[in-house]
Amino acid sequence: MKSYQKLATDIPQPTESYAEEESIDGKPPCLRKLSTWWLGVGLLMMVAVLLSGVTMWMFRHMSGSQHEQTPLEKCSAVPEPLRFDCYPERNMVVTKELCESRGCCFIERDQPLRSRSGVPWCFYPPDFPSYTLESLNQTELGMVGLLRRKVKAYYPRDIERLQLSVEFETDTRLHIKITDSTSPRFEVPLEVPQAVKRAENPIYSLEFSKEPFGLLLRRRASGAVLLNTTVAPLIFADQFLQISTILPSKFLYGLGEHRSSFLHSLDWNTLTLWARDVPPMESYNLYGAHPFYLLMEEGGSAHGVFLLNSNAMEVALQPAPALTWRAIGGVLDFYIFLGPDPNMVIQQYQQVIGFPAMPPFWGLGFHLCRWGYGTSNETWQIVKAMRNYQIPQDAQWNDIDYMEGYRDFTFDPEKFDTLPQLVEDLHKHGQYYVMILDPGISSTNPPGSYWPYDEGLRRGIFINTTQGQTLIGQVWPGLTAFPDFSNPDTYQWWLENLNQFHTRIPFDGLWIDMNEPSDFKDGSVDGCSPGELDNPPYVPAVLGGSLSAKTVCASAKQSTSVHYNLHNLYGLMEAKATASALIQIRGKRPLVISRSTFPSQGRYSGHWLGDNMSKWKDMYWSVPGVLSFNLFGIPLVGADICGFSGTTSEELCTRWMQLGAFYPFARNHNTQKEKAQDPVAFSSVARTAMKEVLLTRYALLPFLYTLFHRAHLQGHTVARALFFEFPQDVITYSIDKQFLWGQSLLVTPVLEPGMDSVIGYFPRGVWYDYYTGSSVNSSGESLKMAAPLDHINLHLREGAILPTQKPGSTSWVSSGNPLRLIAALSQNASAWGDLFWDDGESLDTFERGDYSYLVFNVTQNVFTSTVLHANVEATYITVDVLSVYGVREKPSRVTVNGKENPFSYLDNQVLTVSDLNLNLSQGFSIRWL
Ligand code: MIG
Repeated sequence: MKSYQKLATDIPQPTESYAEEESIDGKPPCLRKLSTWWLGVGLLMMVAVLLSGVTMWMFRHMSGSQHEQTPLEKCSAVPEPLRFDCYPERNMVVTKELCESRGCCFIERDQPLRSRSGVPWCFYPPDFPSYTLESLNQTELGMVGLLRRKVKAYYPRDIERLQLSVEFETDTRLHIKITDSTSPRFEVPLEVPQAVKRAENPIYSLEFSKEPFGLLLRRRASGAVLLNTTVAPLIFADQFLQISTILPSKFLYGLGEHRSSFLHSLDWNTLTLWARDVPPMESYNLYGAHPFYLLMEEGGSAHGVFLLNSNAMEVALQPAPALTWRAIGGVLDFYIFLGPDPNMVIQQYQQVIGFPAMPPFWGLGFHLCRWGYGTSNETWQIVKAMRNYQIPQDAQWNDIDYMEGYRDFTFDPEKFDTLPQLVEDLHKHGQYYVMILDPGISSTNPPGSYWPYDEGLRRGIFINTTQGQTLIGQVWPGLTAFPDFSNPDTYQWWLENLNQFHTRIPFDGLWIDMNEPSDFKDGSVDGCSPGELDNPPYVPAVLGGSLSAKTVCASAKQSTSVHYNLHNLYGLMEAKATASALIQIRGKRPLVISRSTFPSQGRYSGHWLGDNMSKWKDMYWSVPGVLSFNLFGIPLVGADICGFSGTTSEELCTRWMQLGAFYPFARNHNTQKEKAQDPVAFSSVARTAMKEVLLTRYALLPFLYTLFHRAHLQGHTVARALFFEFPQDVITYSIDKQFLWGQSLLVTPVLEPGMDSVIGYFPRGVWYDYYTGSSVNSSGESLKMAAPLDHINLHLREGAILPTQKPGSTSWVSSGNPLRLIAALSQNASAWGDLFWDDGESLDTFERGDYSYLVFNVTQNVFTSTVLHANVEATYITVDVLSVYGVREKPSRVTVNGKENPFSYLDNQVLTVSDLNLNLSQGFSIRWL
């Protein structure tokens, strides 16, 4: 007997060929024609099998058993981890009547309420009606099918006929789209690459279930089933789209923006995606929406799934393990990435959404900000104090207090009267100025007194209400209108505003806040009109229980669609307009940091993790946050160092500066009316520790910059989870208190108070202390290390060569300094590294070929630098020091390009060759014998 349980735990096996499947259909004669038609397709598909190697067959959904089960037997037979919620509606207790009115199974459990945090009481029976795959046709890139529902599900405007399209885009990428077959629906306006021919040797195979419709995706090499959507019904109503799948493991990551451990819990955990202004808390929807997950399979392979959909949605995770996507609009547009290694999954994802922009070199320096500096002079004082102590700082930021009445494109003529001089002074010192901009445009000025609003109104670039009037909400300046960045005219208006303001305050980068968009009045000053956009039949588990909670009405009109569809894209579209304006104004690579984000954001901006608190736990949360955004293709990310709200302590802030020095984007930011938390606000001991760690960051900038180049070029992560490099080591799967820069620099921060040591995990292999070169040979173990308050543990992985530079107190000064190359020898005494180098700010240097690229190697006691691409920039730089970690025996001599050179050798197996004075633009070799 094949029970439902069997189906769920063992994956259903194809039981019949597809022609047989057709014959048992028992359909009336009107389908006869279809039957022969099916046979034709069958032959076609067999040809396809031969040609493309894509296995396709039909398997039967095994819902029945030999004897007739009673409904209760049928329901009880569904194992608890496989109960898929049939009544996810919140704020109500589901009753037997409500549940059965949907045709679902009702079995109470003893947990409080119903399904919120446990086994659902109301769940789908195995034979719940769903769609049937009625036809399947070959296309150039894959196939297209027709799905049809015979019985209506329970949400309004249930769509009867759906089109399924499958494209075998590459050997590692599959594209599956399900949409209404008769009328067009909203689709995310993202330019995605179009495949031109069908993949020749896909590393996956796809099978279909016909009745009910389902997909089964396998990895060919292992046979692992990555997706099986037959476990719960597909539902596709106008405002409720749901599809479930079994997962091949519990190791699931991604699905932002959320505050959680890096590895998600699958214990009845629902993650909601709807851009929201709220200080990060567990289980809430936060500022951005990233419907993408990465999953580690057994054996160390990885795959990723991206649902290209911008509507409010939730993703329900359950211990089967299984996952349910529940979106309230758009289409089901999936991209699946087969890796097979996690780095490749992220790279393949970014091949679809776009690679991140190359940041300016100074963007990787240290940034200082706070809300409530009060005046430009106060801001200036801090800059001067930082300089006085020679603490590295690249950019000074201002929050909304620089504005006059919190209005964009103004500055307070009294309190910030010296702002132009401050910015000039920053520039003179090779430093930069970044200011905040909010999208809300003040709407209550006497006509003629505030160009941005008057002109915006004239050009019709604001978001409108359903009745077609400018939608008015309330943000910092009071009543405001919201620019509609989906309208191309808005770009021009935004650019003109920024351009005008830039002539007064020549800012270098922009910080775009409140772009969920945040509205202090839910919906608008007049609320929202009743209707199915503002009150959809199903509301995902959004904070506040309503789509308009702290944002504009879902029904609001934008030029390309309703806000209901565009909400999650607001931050992305604003970032796009802002980056483009900065490029036009400055003609250099822009720095934009955005609070709200969506897939492809990395092309235009970085991100900070929002309003955290000055608490130890919040410092920890930043690590999974930073790692997650690296999965999302937004590597330029960091949290507010030392914490935003609440009062930091000297100890916390010291530890946080040490961790933050290894955020790809490093900014200390504080809320108003709190004690200052910039480095100069503390005792000399703390200040010195902060300065030291920033100098360490600055020393590593050439390495960090090269990693960003890799991200820009190939979609690599910058801050990287350990399991990306050690996918065979299952212990690494849950590590989110340590991380790597690229492949080789392991960061082990102290995340708790009162510690003078820290325990870190070291995957198998030799690791070298970054500072001293002393090594440990780990068998894959946790080690306790000294971690006094002035120290953050950093280790180099065997086989790495890192380019470092004598640090200065700005990246401008640093970037002219001599290099020190550090080679960490592998157990067979080899090492590899590289360096990307350019002027740090010009547009498209790589694309235009205006850069230098060098490769470093160690083999057989010889270090070589090879110049693979050269431009003038490399000629300005010298290599001064080579340090080789792990030289087992003291050499008797060292030669540089064949000439004898002095050296030093320490007992901890560190060889140092100094005073090299080699020009970076010329290859060289250093030999020890
Ligand atoms: O309603 O501009 O997340 O970094 O300091 C608060 C003031 C608005 C929220 C940002 C925060 C910023 C603050 N902003």
